[in-house]
Amino acid sequence: MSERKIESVDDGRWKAVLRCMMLSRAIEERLVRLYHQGRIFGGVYTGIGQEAIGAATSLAAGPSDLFAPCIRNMTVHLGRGETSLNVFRQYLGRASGPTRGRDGNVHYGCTANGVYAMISHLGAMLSVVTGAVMARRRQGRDAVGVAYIGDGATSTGDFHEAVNFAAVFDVPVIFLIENNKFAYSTPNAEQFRCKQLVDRAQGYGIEGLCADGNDAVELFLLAQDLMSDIRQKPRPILLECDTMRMRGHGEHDDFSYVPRELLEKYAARDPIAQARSRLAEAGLVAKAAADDIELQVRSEVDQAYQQALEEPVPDPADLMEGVYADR
Ligand SMILES: Cc1ncc(C[n+]2csc(CCOP(=O)(O)OP(=O)(O)O)c2C)c(N)n1
Repeated sequence: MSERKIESVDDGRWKAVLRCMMLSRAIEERLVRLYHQGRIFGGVYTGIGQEAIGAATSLAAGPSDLFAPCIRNMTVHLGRGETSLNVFRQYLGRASGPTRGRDGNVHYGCTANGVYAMISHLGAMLSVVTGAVMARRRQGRDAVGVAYIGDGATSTGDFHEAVNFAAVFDVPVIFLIENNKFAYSTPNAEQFRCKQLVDRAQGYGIEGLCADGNDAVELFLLAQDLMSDIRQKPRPILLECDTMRMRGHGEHDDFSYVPRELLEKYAARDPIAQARSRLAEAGLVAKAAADDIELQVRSEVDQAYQQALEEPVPDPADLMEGVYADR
């Protein structure tokens, strides 16, 4: 936990954190509905229930920092400046979208925002962001990185290679494990034998920390501290966040293998509801102001969806464009 107090951050910043989580929730709830109505090309994988992690860390960072979001990090895209319009273009396969209709869901990014597009192979983006941060710093430019990874994906060889490399070369990257208890239907107990994943930090000779992944306020304060610390004294950190995936792996999955009591426990710790009440109690974002943000994001989502719907899908004649580099 950070030593710093909630009041050390101004209300505008806290409103941005709330807005990011609310916008992500509103977009994803709409995507869920559209998926079940058969209106989405490809699958829908949401971060519903995990919004605090990406919102807090992406908004605590500086403008030149680099991010490797994973499947459940809509809040990282939004926190770094992606628009809801572009998100709908992506999921509706529009030619105007970030992948120009080539991909229907999570495999997009925006290098101008410092966000690398993920590829499907879990763990593979960890060394990409590590290398990118290292390269920037060698060029004398400022950068720290955040790489997001699920509990299941920490079992990949890529995870080991990236963390070990960053440890040896003191690369300032936060390897942020979102422990949501399941990798698809595989529970933690069938995935790893250590008590907590953060225990692995010791084996790499780096610091490891645990945090409540549903507490956006504490995470924001912690992320600010950690980022400023590793910016001054470059080194990687392993940060394990406790959270819960509140829907299936994707919308095709009824997640009947998840005990209902577990879902109820985390429903009572919803990240948006928690942040709202904590910020209201602290006198930083009143209930009425939070209600206004909620209304604004809902209407933004309606407009973005309608606009994306009216835009064209790609021309089949362009299919091979952007597949190979021109030589
Ligand atoms: C290397 C690799 N193995 C398997 C998969 C298929 N796969 C995609 S998501 C997923 C589950 C990932 O679980 P976890 O890392 O815990 O993240 P979560 O989905 O729980 O957020 C699997 C097995 C993949 N994409 N890449």
